[in-house]
Amino acid sequence: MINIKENEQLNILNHSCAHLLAQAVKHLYPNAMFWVGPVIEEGFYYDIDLGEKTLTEEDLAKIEKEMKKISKDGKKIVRHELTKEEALEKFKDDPYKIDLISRMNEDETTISCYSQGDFTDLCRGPHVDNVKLLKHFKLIKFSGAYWKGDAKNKMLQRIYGVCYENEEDLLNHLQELEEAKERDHRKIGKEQELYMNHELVGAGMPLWLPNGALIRKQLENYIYEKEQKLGYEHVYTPCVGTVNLYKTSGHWDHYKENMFPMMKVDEEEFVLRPMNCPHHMLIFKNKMHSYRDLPVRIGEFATDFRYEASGAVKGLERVRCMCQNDAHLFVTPEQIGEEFKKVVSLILDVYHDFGIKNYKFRLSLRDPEDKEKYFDDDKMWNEAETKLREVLNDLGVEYFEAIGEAAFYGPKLDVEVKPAVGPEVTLSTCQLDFLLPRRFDLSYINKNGEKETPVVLHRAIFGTFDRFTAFIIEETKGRFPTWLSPVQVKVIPVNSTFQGDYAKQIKEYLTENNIRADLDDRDEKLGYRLREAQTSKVPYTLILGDSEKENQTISYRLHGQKETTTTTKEDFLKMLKEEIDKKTIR
Ligand code: TSB
Ligand code: ZN
Repeated sequence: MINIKENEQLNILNHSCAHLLAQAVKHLYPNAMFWVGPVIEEGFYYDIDLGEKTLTEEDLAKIEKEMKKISKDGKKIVRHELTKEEALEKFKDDPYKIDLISRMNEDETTISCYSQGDFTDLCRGPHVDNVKLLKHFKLIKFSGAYWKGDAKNKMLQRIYGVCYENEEDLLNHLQELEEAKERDHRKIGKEQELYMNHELVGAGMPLWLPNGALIRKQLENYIYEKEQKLGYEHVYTPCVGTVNLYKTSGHWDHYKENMFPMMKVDEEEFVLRPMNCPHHMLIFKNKMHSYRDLPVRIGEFATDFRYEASGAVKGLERVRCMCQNDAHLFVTPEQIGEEFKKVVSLILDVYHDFGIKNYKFRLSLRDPEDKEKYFDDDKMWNEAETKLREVLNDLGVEYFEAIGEAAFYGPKLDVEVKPAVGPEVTLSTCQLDFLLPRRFDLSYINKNGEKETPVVLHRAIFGTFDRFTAFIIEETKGRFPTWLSPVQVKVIPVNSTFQGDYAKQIKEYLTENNIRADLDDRDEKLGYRLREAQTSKVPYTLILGDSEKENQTISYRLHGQKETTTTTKEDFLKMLKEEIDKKTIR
């Protein structure tokens, strides 16, 4: 998808189109007032106060029609400059503009406005010089948006649109949007019954349905096995902790706005945990460690609760109740590089297995000038940052550096991916931490028999099972590889009266051999059942007719293909097992 923001010409076009939108809205709803209308990666939006009115799809069509009309009229777009006083006077009846003007820098002596016909808006520009140049646009969607993004403020109406230089680019963009909608995990999640939400459970609290739970279980088994082989020790810990636990870790002071509120039980004050690190620190502290025991790798599939803004929660991608594929690695300072390398290698290995190719590594470093924001130990920072860079270069991994984006307690590496809809999100993460082990007074005995503080690496390979599943649904468009498919084989007798028993036998055979098979012996036409198997995206469909029954064979069809292959059930099973073991990507 073209990034409009990075293309100056498109940027100007889209910004001008936002004004055209505002003008059309003003024509149709004379009391409308306007907040901001910025250009975004994929076009523009405008936040509008429409009083009591909430928009509908029909309104959007009407506004678009009015925009077309204004564009045809072909009025010039003219810039004028005002002093701050003049601007305050001109817009005195518009609280939104007054807010914007009042917040402008003192050194901005002039304020610019752009007029087109009967409409004037405050704007820095630049703009195209005639509305007739705005021809190839489309209003995409609308949503509610709190003024200044604050839930305590009034809800405004946000209209999104996009504008291109020619019709072909616009149509391409619209087609990409259509495809993205088809891939959206929320759509596929519903169609394939992977998860659901219910208002009685709460926003951002998905319920994993049997099909989704099956996928998640496979993911759990997969990563558990990998981690076991790499020397991780898995634990279970409660998904609550006392306020004091989070005061000790520092989360209470620095992470409170992301946490659910405290609850009191008898004399104890609890919070639902937002992170598992404190629990794992205590597990490390539970026994004495020598440098010979390190690294200690404590892993957990741990449920966390975070307060995410209601407007931000999204399917399985951004939830309020999540399960991290978490681990905390306790290492000596000398082991940082080697252990970090193992984590990055594991990330690469997992991404390879899942065929994930579109991602970016972001190395977040401190801003050495900013002494306030970062834990004060220059030597530690310099050594650690150098090591992380070295490892990434050694592994030949491409990455970009984000200076000043490190956490207070250490540098980190994140993997950024782009969902079908919406901005980039982080999947995997590996964060170095010099501080938490000190806050919990952790130690090990070094070579000289002295006490030393370990360094901790926080890492989550999948991130959370929730977000990773959302991503995999979108990557595969719901056509999961066989090892992950909730149903791997659909068994269909041509006619259940004649081959029903045989189909049942085959289904049983597969089930006994740990293949997830479903039988469709409904009294529906064969074509109908085959089509349904096709839309449900089950990898293999078995079609059993008279000849299969007679010869004790099966005929199978791979999803998306027309030809069928006939073989014995044993050979079919062997082939399937191999494909599952290899985790073949289709
Ligand atoms: C890795 N303490 C560390 C842990 O040891 C930690 O919690 N890191 S985190 O805050 O970055 O979260 C880990 C991962 O959880 C992120 O990389 C991201 O992939 C995932 N995640 C974060 N917030 C959400 C959310 N609201 N919904 C779904 N997944 C999330
Ligand atoms: Zn952690």
